[in-house]
Amino acid sequence: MSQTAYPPISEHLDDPESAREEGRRKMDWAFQHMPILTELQKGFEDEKPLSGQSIGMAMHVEAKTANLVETLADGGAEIAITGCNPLSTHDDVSAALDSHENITSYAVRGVDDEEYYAAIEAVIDHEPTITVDDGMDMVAAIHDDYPELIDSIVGGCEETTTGVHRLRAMDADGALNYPVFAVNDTPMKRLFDNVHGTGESSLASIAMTTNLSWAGKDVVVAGYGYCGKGVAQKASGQNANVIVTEVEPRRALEAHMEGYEVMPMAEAAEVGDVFLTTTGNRDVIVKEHFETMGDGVLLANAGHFDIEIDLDALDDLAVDRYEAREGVEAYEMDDGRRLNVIAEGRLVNLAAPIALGHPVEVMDQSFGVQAACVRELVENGESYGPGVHDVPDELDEEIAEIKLAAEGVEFDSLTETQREYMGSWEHGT
Ligand code: RBV
Repeated sequence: MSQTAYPPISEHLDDPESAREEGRRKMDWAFQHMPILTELQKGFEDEKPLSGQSIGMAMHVEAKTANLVETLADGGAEIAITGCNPLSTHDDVSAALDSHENITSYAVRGVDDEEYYAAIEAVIDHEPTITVDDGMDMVAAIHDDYPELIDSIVGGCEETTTGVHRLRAMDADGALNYPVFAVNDTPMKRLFDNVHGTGESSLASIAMTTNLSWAGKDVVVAGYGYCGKGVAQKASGQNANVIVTEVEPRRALEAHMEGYEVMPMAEAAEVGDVFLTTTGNRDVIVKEHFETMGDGVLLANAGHFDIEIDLDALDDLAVDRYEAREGVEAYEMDDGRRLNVIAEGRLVNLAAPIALGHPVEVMDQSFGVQAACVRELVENGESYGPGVHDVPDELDEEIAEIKLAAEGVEFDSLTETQREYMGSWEHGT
């Protein structure tokens, strides 16, 4: 195996000690609001279910993620981590993680493509037995460049829609050679993180980056999946007029029946004030749309990759380009219109300069599922063959029950008669 020279975060910083302190403060704050991880951590500390495992991670390295990483380390694992987006890392948190004796963090904010992939290789050099990805870059790098490691990999976990989509495509091609849990697809993740997390944090990040209001704006939401639904609902709650664009007829109809305007992007481009992409696909806003947009529009993306807004085409059209505010790049057209791109078209809730990612509570749920899935891989990994796997429902239920108990919410359970009734087909009218 090649030894890469890419160093951990602490060697990139002038004052790693004070960075660590600030990172630790951010982690402590988040952890106070993470009852699920707190509960799982207790069991992990007592039982050390992950002893002997080496976990390689590529995720957004900020305070909530860091608490997941420490929880896994408390379970006995050795961990190497890097970012899954060049702009989402908080260097101070990365430094705090790196100071843990069983954790090495290579995540650094603002890396270029070469450094981004060098850091992934540095993680792979730790020879992971388990991978935890957000976007599938680690799985891809292992399959492409280090296939000899696959035999000793128990399995992986994938956090996000885009990653699961890529993994399913890889699986369909017969190219995925170890089991990976689709953490994204669980109710405890998708119904909360994708909907409320993306909705709240994207809108908050755009508002804070621009200091502009949502009220009275025409907000165009591209894509009406779980993320799009959340964004549309929260924008509507902020008194914006929401316009949805879709390519899938049932989702377009759902958006229409939920009271939003639905129209093609070509029409929406002419009327929108703010455009937010959540499709997971490329080329959603392109040259023909830029040509008809009004002066001062805001363009942002909440999908995992920065491919939804065609920035090359926008750059070609622009006669001038400048930073209008921190995190806002203005592209000036030859007729004087200014089109403002937020956070370089990267996922705005994590990549904007002030971005904090999703709220703590929803990440506690997503990361609770992640921790339970890592434990499941260690305990029962051999029973899963290569390919994408749904997370066993009992694990997701376990996380929901911990959360409900922490919130003091009690709920009913089925009686024996009800259970029997639900399981039978014989009782008719
Ligand atoms: N996400 N992570 C955060 N750590 O603050 N915020 C959002 C964080 C995840 C979320 O689960 C989503 O699926 C993924 O980022 C997209 O890359």
